[in-house]
Amino acid sequence: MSIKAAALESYWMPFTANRDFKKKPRIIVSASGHYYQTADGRQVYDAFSGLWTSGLGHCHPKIVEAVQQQVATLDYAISFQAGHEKAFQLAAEVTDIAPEGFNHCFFTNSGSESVDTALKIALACHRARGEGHRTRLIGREKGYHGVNFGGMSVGGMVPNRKVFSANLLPGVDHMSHTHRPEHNAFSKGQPEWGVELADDLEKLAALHDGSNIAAVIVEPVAGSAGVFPPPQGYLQRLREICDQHGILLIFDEVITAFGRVGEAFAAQRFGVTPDIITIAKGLTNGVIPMGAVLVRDEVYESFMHGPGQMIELFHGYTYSGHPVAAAAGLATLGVYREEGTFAQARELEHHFEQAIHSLDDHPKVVDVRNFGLMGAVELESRPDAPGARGMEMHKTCFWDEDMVIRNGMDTLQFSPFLNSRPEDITMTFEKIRKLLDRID
Ligand code: PXG
Ligand code: PLP
Repeated sequence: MSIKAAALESYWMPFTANRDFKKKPRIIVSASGHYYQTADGRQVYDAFSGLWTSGLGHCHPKIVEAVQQQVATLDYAISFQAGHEKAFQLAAEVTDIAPEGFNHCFFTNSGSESVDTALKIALACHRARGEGHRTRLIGREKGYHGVNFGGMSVGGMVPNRKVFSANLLPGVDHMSHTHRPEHNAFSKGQPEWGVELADDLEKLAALHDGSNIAAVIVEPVAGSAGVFPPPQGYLQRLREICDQHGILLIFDEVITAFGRVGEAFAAQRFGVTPDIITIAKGLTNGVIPMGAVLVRDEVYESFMHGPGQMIELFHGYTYSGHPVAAAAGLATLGVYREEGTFAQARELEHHFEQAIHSLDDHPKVVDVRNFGLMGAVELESRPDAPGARGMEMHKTCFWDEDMVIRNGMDTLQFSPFLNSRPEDITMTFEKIRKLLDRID
């Protein structure tokens, strides 16, 4: 089936250069395992696991079957003041593998919704505790927390914010980002330099008085902006400062949860326990949209007072805990358990690190960063054409090398499957080197 010109025009694509794309569309018709099949009949290797979503590979038979059965059994169940079994079961299974003390799970439909939900929970939690003066929110430069107003406000991706500058949430500050190539270029894993950057939080607490700050949100490993692993000791320091001032710490684990950093959660990998965790993507292996917010018992308990018939949190989505998404989530967690996926990912880390750092010496490469199975190769920008080289790499990779990679401007990003074959990881970076040699 080919897409008619009018239909191409009708679809306003997300985060896409629409006019450029529609001149020569890159269309995917099916997927299986580690490959997409394209409209022109090619098998294309997916070096980005969907959009960080599909760590188990595409169309995993167990997830497909669970979804097919569920949609024919219970397609939808009213989500407010009623429920269905699988949502409860999934909440129990997710909290089982979450850090200790996280025994409550609120469902959403995406990472963006998870972030806005988490910020609302943090504000409402303080208010429920009689600390309604805690209203300030702290994010970080270069942070990505989705595209809704809350997440955009605490986020630090300038192009995503600039058009909406006057209408972002009030009372938000940003800590400095941790991208310091002058100290840390070509670090393997966590950079050694930069723990002192966490003291930005202490400065903000001094400026505003810590008692006015509700929450701090960070990605444990920043993903979208180009993979910035936390400097050694940085997350521990943030936790200490939050404890000193009674600030809630939110880890946005939309990318890092479910094996991407070799554990169920980055919180476990780094040994730092936040108060609230946001997830999405790997929760259903990308098969059905679903996200969630996990909270520590103390946070949940703060709400469970007042008259028993009253709603404790005036928040929720039509599709919170959707039966088909919940079925996909249960099947996904089942596969993670049966296949030992998180340990499998952990075992691949070293090979991935070596493979991606094989590009360190390339003259067009200015930095290479990695943690777990997250990686970025930052290219030197062409003079006067920032982003052009990265975009050309993405397109040539797709058309000439039968491989999907992602670029954010001139930074190439890699999110290999959690169950990758080592030789495919090697192949990925051999192809990248070949293309870097070839293109301008
Ligand atoms: N928080 C984090 C940390 C994310 O990475 C979101 C929130 C928003 O999730 P939704 O489901 O609303 O998109 C994300 C999403 C990329 C890329 O190329 C990253 C994301 C989405 C699309 C592309 O790095 N992250
Ligand atoms: N807008 C209108 C008019 C609605 O009725 C609803 C939900 O009932 C929403 C937005 C929110 O939609 P959702 O619950 O899917 O986020």
